[in-house]
Amino acid sequence: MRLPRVEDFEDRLRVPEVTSRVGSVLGIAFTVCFLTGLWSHWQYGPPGWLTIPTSPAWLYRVTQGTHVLSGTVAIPLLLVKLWSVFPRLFARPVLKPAVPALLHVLERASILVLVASGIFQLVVGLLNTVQWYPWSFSFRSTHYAVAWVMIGALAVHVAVKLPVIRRSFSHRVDADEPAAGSRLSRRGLLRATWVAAGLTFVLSAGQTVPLLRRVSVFGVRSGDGPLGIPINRTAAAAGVPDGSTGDAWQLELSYAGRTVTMDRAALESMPQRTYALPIACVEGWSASGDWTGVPLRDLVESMGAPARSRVFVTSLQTRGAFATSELPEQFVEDERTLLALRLSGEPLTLDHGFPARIIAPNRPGVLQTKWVTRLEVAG
Ligand SMILES: Nc1nc2c(c(=O)[nH]1)N[C@H]1C(S)=C(S)[C@@H](COP(=O)(O)O)O[C@H]1N2
Ligand SMILES: [Mo]
Repeated sequence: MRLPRVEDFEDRLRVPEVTSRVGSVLGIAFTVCFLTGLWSHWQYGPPGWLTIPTSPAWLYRVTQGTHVLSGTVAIPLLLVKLWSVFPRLFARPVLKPAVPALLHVLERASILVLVASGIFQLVVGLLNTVQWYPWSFSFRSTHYAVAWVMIGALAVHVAVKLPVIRRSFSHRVDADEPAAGSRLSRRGLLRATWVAAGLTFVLSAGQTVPLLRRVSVFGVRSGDGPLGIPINRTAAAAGVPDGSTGDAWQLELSYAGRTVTMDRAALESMPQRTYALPIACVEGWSASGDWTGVPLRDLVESMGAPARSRVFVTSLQTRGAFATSELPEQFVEDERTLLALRLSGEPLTLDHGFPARIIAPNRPGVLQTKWVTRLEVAG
């Protein structure tokens, strides 16, 4: 047994012309994925300088759909890219006297960091989209931290490789390709790569693009669920106590030390509004529904509080995350933010949040709290 040498690999297809082209598209996918991921992180918990707009209502649906799709499409691109440079792992570094050895070491190290962080991000991101968390670290903070490592390593890598990238883009892909006979040509390899990436896109995009639903075998939750809206977590899984959602259910509203309670009939007798608003899950799926309910601002104003107030939402849930959320004041002021009682004109199903749930425009799905029991207006 001996380690392979770089000469052992067929190098007809593994040329910079191929690597640079696949790498450039991959770099764009990673960058789009990074920026939309950053946006998602901010929508979850906005930094002080940022006020999340309530319009357009579909903004998070588009940014998060793009985030998950660009990450998914990056997988076949990364595989081809790594395949095309893999033999170089076994190549002796060419030391140029003009370049300090330390720089070579740093450049190699940045590639190691880039490959490791890129694979890590795609793997944990993909597992997240199928709601499988076989790890104990916090998904959100880890995915966020490693994203910065990855984008930093990517910037270094592109800067270092810029001359090679420039040169290979000025060559035709097959300029000096030896006659290949019936074997795959460089152009054929590139074409197959684009087709694989395109197929990955089409087979996944149905989880957010309704027209593609029927072909999207990778779209995990494409429009199945009551009234076409997938169920993210059922009432049973969230430990919503039996009986707590029945006739005895009451909404508690509190403001400035005063608390009033309302049952579902009282809520139904208030003026109702209907809006078409999407549920857009961080996992990339989304679906629009026609939600009917009471604008939150009406409830807030009924307590004598200003329409521009923050509201803390508490659910009946006893198990797992997302039992509470906080609506910033611009969301409360927007009359499309509902305490929803109905979907498509029907009373909510238990798993969609019966007796009442929050539906607001441009909100990550996780913050659209189901099984609401208490609304607390910040004083
Ligand atoms: N109380 C509570 N509300 C919740 C959740 C939850 O786990 N508990 N899941 C959220 C998530 S992650 C999403 S994407 C949406 C999905 O709503 P749906 O199941 O009605 O489609 O509900 C949100 N509301
Ligand atoms: Mo979600």
